[in-house]
Amino acid sequence: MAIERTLSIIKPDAVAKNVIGQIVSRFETAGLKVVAARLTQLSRAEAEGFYAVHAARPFFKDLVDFMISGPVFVQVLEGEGAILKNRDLMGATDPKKAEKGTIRADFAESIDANAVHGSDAAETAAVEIAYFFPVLNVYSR
Ligand code: RTP
Ligand code: MG
Repeated sequence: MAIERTLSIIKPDAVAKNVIGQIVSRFETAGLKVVAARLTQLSRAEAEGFYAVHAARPFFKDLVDFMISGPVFVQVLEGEGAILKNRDLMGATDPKKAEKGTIRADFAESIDANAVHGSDAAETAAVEIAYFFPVLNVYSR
């Protein structure tokens, strides 16, 4: 499998719980490397732009309100099959449906406050990485 990059966000609920390190540790243990990262407070415009694909969905306003409710930890993860590997580590969107041992099963409270975001495909990963780390993208292989 090819070396890929994916965008991960540790969402406000998990940052507030003080589990950034525990979540990053899971990525590292699974062979993913953090190649860019920053703790940041998203503006409403940034959050709306990031989740633009969901703009017409009924949960969009709640999603944006939640994503700006506190700081987030945004990272680029690199490794073999990084996109799928990260999604596997995250677990299902709804933590009640997430498999035991996944990040969402262990750290998330609800479908809204679900601890992490991860890119879902190569195309979205490229767009999402460029959204937060435009300079890194210039130098990507
Ligand atoms: P994410 O984009 O955050 O990694 O999550 P995902 O791929 O697992 O889920 P997605 O379908 O992309 O939805 C983005 C976020 O919107 C919230 N959501 N709420 N109430 C609902 O039915 C509902 N569906 C989605 C979730 O917080 C989800 O992470
Ligand atoms: Mg998604």
